Parts: sequence; C-alpha cells; structure tokens
Amino acid sequence: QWGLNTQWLGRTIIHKETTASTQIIAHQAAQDNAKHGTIIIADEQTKGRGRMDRTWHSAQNKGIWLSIILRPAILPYLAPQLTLLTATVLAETIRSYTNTEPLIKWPNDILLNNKKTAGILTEMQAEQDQIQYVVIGIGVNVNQTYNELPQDVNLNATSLQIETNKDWSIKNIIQDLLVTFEKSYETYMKNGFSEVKQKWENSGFKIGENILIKTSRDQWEAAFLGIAEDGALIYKGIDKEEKRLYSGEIEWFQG
Ligand code: BT5
Repeated sequence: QWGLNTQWLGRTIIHKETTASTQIIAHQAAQDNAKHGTIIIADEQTKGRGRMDRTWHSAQNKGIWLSIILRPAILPYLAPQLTLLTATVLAETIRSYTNTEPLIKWPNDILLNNKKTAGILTEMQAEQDQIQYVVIGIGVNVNQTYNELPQDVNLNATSLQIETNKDWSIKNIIQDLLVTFEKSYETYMKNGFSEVKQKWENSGFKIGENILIKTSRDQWEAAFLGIAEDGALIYKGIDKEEKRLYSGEIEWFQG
C-alpha cells in the first residue's frame, strides 16, 4: 500500500486515521516487542505532542505525523545523535521539495525562511547502559495554507505548501523520507557520528554565529561553537568559557 523502497524501515506500518499521538502507539507497540523499523503513521493527531508536554498541531491530512521505533546498538547517552541524524534527513528531504535551503535549529527544528516546518521528538526507554528502544517522532507541515496554521503558531510556522504554492502528496514525501532515513541510519551505524555532525553543521548555525540561549529560567547571549558527540550545543558565553547546553532553545541575535 505504501510502496516503500526500503529494506527494513517501514516493513511494518501501523496506520491510524486518527489517534491521540503516534508516540503513544509507538511506545505500546515497542513494549509489545515491535520490531526495529516499525512505523506508526496517523492522518490526524488529536493530542500531538512536542517536547516538555507542548502541543504539536497535527491537522487531518495536512502533514506527516509519524513515529519510528528503533532498537539501536548504541549507548543511551548517544541517543541525541539520532535526533541530529533525523534533522539532517528531514533537511535533505525538504530541500528536495523546495527551492529554499532548510535550516536546522538545534536541537530539533527544521526551518524554512526562518519559520518552523518540521519538528522532531525523540523518546527513549533504557535500562542501565542498554537502550530497549527509541521512538523518533517526526512532524512535517505539508499542505496547510497560512490560514490553516493555528493562530498560536502561524507567525513562526510554515508549510511546504506555503513555501512552494503547491499541494504535495504526503505519501510520496513519506516514501522519500523513509528511504533517506534508512540510508543515513545505516551509514551512521557503519561510520559513526562524524558524517552526521558534518551534515548537521552544514545546514545549521554557522560556527561563531551569535545566538540567544533561552532556558526556562534564564536567557543569555553566546557564540555558537558546534555540537558535541552527545548532542549538546557547544557555545562560548561572555566569560569566554566553552560550555555545553543540553536542553533549551536558541535564537539568532544580531550583535
Ligand atoms: C517539536 O516539539 O517540535 C516536536 C514535534 C514532534 C511532532 C511529532 S508528530 C508525530 C509524533 N507524534 C507526536 O505526538 N509528536 C511527534 P517542540 O520543539 O517542543 O515544539 C513545540 C512547539 O512548536 C509548540 O509549543 C508550538 O509553539 C509549535 N508548534 C506546534 N505545532 C506546530 C506546527 N504544526 N508547526 C509549527 N510549529 C508548531
């Protein structure tokens, strides 16, 4: 039905017309021993979620709302590398549909013209030093017009349709996305993180660029220095010391 050209990714697809969140289904399936590469796709999510219990708007047939179950043989502290890998895959896929260069915003956003087109939510179940499974949630705005984007996000969000003035086949994009994901994942497992890091840094913030870091408690200006093996953002603050950020938001700032 999905006509996938993949070896193992999406060999099992659980499709829901409507569901609260594909992440919830994925966790249940993974706990029921679902195989590596199982995918959950929804046409609509009624309680799509972002990080820290934020909402992810997932209108019916307007975008890609899917979760991938992975059982990677890596240490749990390296799981954020999978978010960065997914970001490069999304950037590559989105680039092939638009004439606009997507920008990856650490840690999990893909922007077109500075507005969010896609988001990633990585959740992990681990025991001691072993990953039981990882669920990678992917949301991509595809066919929303500006007026169809919810008002609380429309100033900061966009879709492929807004950027290209065209409706796209969601199924085709899912196919492309999964083929690219499978290839990139295999390369990553074989060759390690350095190629992902390189791709990421080519589509992300430029080294030395001024950024504004925001956490729930504070915000401060810094210079972007790159990403670390464990997915942290490396930056230099006004005290000139090199530091790492594990969770929070960043923005540009004109300094
Ligand atoms: C994310 O969180 O960006 C992760 C999004 C992951 C969604 C996928 S869809 C399939 C799977 N199932 C789920 O339930 N989730 C995953 P975060 O960085 O926390 O961003 C959330 C914020 O983005 C919200 O607080 C809004 O401000 C904004 N937002 C919500 N919906 C949006 C949309 N459709 N487009 C752009 N921005 C949105």
